[in-house]
Amino acid sequence: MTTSCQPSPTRFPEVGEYLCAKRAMVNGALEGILAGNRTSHDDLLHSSMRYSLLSGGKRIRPILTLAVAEFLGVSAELALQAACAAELIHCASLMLDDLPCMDNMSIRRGRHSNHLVFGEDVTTLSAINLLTLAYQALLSYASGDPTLAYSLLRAMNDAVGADGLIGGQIGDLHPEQLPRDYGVFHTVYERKTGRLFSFAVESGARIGGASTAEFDCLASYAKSLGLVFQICDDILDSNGDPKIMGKEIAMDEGKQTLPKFTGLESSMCMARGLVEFAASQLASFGDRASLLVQVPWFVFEQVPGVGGPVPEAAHNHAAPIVFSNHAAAGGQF
Ligand code: GRG
Repeated sequence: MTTSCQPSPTRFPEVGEYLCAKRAMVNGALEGILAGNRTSHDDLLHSSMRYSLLSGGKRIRPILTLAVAEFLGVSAELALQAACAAELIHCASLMLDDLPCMDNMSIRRGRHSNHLVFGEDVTTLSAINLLTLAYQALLSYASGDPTLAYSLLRAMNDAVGADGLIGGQIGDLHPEQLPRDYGVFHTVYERKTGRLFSFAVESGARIGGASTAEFDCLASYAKSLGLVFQICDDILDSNGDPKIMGKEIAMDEGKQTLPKFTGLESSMCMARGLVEFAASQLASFGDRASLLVQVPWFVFEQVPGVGGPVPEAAHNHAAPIVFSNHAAAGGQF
């Protein structure tokens, strides 16, 4: 796949440029992981995994892992396999989420969903195989640092399981089982989306040897960032541009989402509050956290109609407001 990348117009060019630079690195490593898993008799499986894994995508989760490792003074190379694990899990979850028995989506990352090309049986198996590749990627840390490998594996397992993506997806698909209040959104959003953001950021922190105090700040930042990301995703489902997002919109019809529960304006206010909170969690690091501080703002600005003043912490590093929502085709930032 092509690795060229042009940053989209943004008030946060440092983030846009970092994403572009690191996307090529992540894509190269994912190619390598797939190539290493190839056997002589699995063309269908391989093609299906390749189709979804190397079909674009913003790569925000793996790039967060790299950014946190670099922030802590460790080379991105060292964090690359953990970063790929986050993307492999994410990609598997999108493939499963798109199945007719789940969200029944026909377009993903600007082209047909995996099951429309390969069939539901192959999609299910190749998504599960991506999951095994994520575990394998983390196992690569075992020879150098078994304790680190164990903590990464345990964290990823927790992020995927009943208290993570799978539990969140059950809540998302069966909202009738849940009370109808803000707590639901917290529980479902945090599990189906937030836990993987937490895994991504915390992996970078673990690999970077974060102190307990640093780890706690980064973990709290990640938790809010994950919620911001899901709230923005839900807002975009009602007012985003499908061409930019690379997927259909207005697909949350039968679902309990925050914008439906509380309205668009109020959802935007909540997202903004969470953006500010996420950024504030890194305040003690000062200027050296400027890239990470800008990420939640960068995510938030993808939502149409978002504008207004940028807080001091991010403002110092932001260009004047020119665009409020411009992403490249296929869901790229
Ligand atoms: C066993 C891995 C596994 C999962 C099973 C299907 C499932 C449980 C969970 C689905 C969770 C899900 C799809 C949450 C939505 C998260 C979200 C906002 C996705 C969009 O992420 P982007 O915008 O997508 O980063 P790209 O395409 O850019 O990577």
